[in-house]
Amino acid sequence: MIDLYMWSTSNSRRASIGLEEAGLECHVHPINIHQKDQITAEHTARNPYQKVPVIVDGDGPGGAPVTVFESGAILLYAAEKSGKLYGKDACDRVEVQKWLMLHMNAALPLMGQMRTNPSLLANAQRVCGVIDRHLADQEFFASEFSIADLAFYPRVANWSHDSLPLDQYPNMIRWIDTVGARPAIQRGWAQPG
Ligand SMILES: N[C@@H](CCC(=O)N[C@@H](CS)C(=O)NCC(=O)O)C(=O)O
Repeated sequence: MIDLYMWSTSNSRRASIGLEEAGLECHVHPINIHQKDQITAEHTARNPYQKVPVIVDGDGPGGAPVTVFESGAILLYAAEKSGKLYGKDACDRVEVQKWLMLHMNAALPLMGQMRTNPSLLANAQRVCGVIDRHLADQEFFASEFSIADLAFYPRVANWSHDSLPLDQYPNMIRWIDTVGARPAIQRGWAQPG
């Protein structure tokens, strides 16, 4: 059994939707970041960065317990453990890795930080344009649904910002609707309940 420590935030939901899509059963523990539950000694032992999400898998590699923090690392862990969501072959796995890295290293930080730093708007628009053009030719980021989709979805699912309206990216909007209709996404999104 996997224990998932999370709050109702986009970073946390990256983990809860990833575990659901991977078909990995988990027990969800709410960590209320507004009450500073993330800075307790108990949670700091799980994540020295004192953030959510974190998972603790009692049945990690070799059967030993393992703790994973950082939502991108949790997606990779879920994909490797389940054998799902990581491309259908070696070539496709490279596609998954490219888009996963673009999301984690460019799209997510730029879209997050442009809210308080308008000088990042042009770069956020640039990466959104790249993503929209890619999705014009493909249903998902790689040839099938993968952790590359799971990494980006929570950032844009409820996105609203006057200077970066997503309706200028019609392929992205179509992709958001497709991903959001998946039952496992809806179950994971409803966490921590
Ligand atoms: N890079 C981290 C970011 C995690 C993160 O920023 N979590 C926020 C909630 S969305 C948090 O725990 N904030 C509490 C704090 O910073 O004290 C990840 O992807 O897991």
